[in-house]
Amino acid sequence: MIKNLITIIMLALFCSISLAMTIDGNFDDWAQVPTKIDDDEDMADSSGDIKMIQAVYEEGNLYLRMTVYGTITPAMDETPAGMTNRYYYHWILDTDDNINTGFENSEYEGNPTDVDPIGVDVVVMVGWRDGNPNGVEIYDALTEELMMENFDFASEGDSMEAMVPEDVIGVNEGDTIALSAFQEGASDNWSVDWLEPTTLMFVPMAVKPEGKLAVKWAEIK
Ligand SMILES: [Ca+2]
Ligand SMILES: [Ca+2]
Ligand SMILES: [Ca+2]
Repeated sequence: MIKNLITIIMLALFCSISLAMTIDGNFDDWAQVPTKIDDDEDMADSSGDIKMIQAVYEEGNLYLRMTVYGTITPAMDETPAGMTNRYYYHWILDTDDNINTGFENSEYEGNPTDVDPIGVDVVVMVGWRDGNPNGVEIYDALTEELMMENFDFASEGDSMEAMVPEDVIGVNEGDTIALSAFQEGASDNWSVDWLEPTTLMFVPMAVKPEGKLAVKWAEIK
């Protein structure tokens, strides 16, 4: 009996599957990603109003998701009335998890951001203007030196997902980063949406297939 139990526990552990993140505009692959930041509906333009971001590490890449209250990459005729079709979505990465290096985001262009600050080293940006991409860039937060252009990203409905190679941003498996996001768009006189930060460890996330353990327990009764 004890031996059976141990076998079952070992099976449950080894049956864990990886996430298999894919940049395809389908967001089912994010369902079990635990690293998440929620944000209020607090902007005049729902398309540039960040609702949530997620992040996960898998096989040498950092995967990032952003969701807004409206349509994340609207066509011209989807622009909310009175707003401007020009959005700059930024995931901000504190790649050494050190507030004393990089750009400290307690203040931005002379205005307080009212979020817990991080020391932003790397910015991952997707710009969107007049219904088309307008700058898909990874750059150094302090020097604005370009680190990568046209990384993989896809958007659909209210969400966008992107893939960032770990070697581009100088992070290795096992490292911990802090991250957050902001959107600065032309609507409502260039108002900015800021998020609180969270941390992410660069380790592969294993997901237990749902119900697997329960089935095995049922079998030994
Ligand atoms: Ca996907
Ligand atoms: Ca918001
Ligand atoms: Ca830093």
